[in-house]
Amino acid sequence: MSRTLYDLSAADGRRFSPYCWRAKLALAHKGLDAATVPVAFTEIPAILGGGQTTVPVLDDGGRIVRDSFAIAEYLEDACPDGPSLFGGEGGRGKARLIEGWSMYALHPQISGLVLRDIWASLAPKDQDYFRTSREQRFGRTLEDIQAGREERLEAFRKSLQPIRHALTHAPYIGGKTPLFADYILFGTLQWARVASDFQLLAERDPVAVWFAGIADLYGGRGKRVME
Ligand SMILES: N[C@@H](CCC(=O)N[C@@H](CS)C(=O)NCC(=O)O)C(=O)O
Repeated sequence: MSRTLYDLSAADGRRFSPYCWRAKLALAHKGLDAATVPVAFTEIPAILGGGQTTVPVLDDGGRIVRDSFAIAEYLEDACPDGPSLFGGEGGRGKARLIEGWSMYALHPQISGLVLRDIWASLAPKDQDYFRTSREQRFGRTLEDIQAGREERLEAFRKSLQPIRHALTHAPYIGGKTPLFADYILFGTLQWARVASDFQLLAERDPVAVWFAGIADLYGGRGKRVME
């Protein structure tokens, strides 16, 4: 049975989407192979004949699943014998908390640190779309959004304190082993790491150590940013 994941790509083939990284690590966690198909922002509406608005999209032998969290839940239910992505119902709630925190607390900050760099990494056909849609969303130019980022870096690093707290008690957000909650935060930080040279994490930060450990899992899946 063929399994395909539609994965956002920069002009040079770098895969930077936070949500696609969540899905790719969820597949690897379950020991499942999937071919990834690189897509540009402007190609998303044409995926699988049309009707898609975001990636990742998983085509699992004809079963189409959209949305990274829905993909993780689908894999959990479809492969109950593989290692769990949630560790039970409470784990689903915890993963939703990390998803919400990433989306509402971290993504806006990261956008302010690297959004113009993301634009610079895109293929020309995507750059107009990205600039127009993001400038409309933020009400400012990409240049204004990213300006003065050095002054905001410390506040961003401080905002990761809840994770440092969790990592003093266990090696992963999931506890003794990584769970989908780990991949959610990994995807969020990987987004900036892949699309920009601006260093979000200080080298000795326990979050950076945890991040490197997640990137090393499954034969270094998180390091394979070009395919
Ligand atoms: N809730 C969705 C969000 C997916 C999402 O927003 N993906 C972005 C790429 S990182 C996208 O496809 N954006 C399309 C666009 O901006 O046109 C998920 O978890 O998969």
